[in-house]
Amino acid sequence: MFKNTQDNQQLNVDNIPAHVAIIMDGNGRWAQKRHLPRIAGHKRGMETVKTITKVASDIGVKVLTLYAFSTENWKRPHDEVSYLMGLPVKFFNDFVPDLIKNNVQVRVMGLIDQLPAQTQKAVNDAVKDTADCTGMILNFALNYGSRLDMTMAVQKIGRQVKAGILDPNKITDQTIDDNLMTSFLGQLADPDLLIRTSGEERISNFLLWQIAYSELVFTDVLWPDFDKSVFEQMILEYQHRDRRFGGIKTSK
Ligand code: V0D
Repeated sequence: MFKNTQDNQQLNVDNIPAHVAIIMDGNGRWAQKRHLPRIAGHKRGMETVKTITKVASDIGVKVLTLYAFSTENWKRPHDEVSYLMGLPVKFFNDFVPDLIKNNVQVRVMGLIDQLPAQTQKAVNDAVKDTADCTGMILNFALNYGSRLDMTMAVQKIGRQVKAGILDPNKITDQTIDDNLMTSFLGQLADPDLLIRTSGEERISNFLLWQIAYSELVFTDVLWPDFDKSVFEQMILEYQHRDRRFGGIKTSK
């Protein structure tokens, strides 16, 4: 079954990526181009989060993982970091009622307990207030880094071995999956599609283990300018790719 995109192209509604992950890059550049402070870009970027959440949920995406703040972002100027830490509060106040209406469940992954108290509260409230929503999962990676994720998984596995409840010879891919921060997503833990905006073509310590077989799609569009039409183009690009997971083509 097909649906027409905004640009009158055919989107296959039976081949929507179940898990889409996005590196939301280019907010600072968007602001600089307009001679605005970087925080103006982040503010606009949050509006884009709202738009894309609705679009993704409407086309049938099951998990949307957004890289909101990396473990490296603490190195930014203090004023910028403190503005960013206020965004979940703003997001909670402006957007959670809409999310509930759209049946979207908010989740977070990363070192949440290292965030300022009001940020933690906003994040935990958003998670709690949407806990009964059964539609798309909107998963924020917040104070997240993939090497941290993997290091913590190794620590957890090491403790299980030391406690005598895990045989090292029985450690498999599944054991690693079960101990990563994405484990709550079960079968949906690995993104089908990873998008990075703003022209950079790097992973920057986002999801490393989880993107082993993901389709990577890049666009020059800056995150605040990202919209329904660009998102649909990225899904179309995904649909034109031939996913083989290391095997060979057996049908079509
Ligand atoms: C700035 C563009 C939503 C990228 C999007 C603290 C950078 C807007 C959240 C958010 C940020 C996170 C958790 C939550 C609710 C909302 C967010 C940060 C930055 C870093 F439960 N947007 N957003 N968090 N930006």
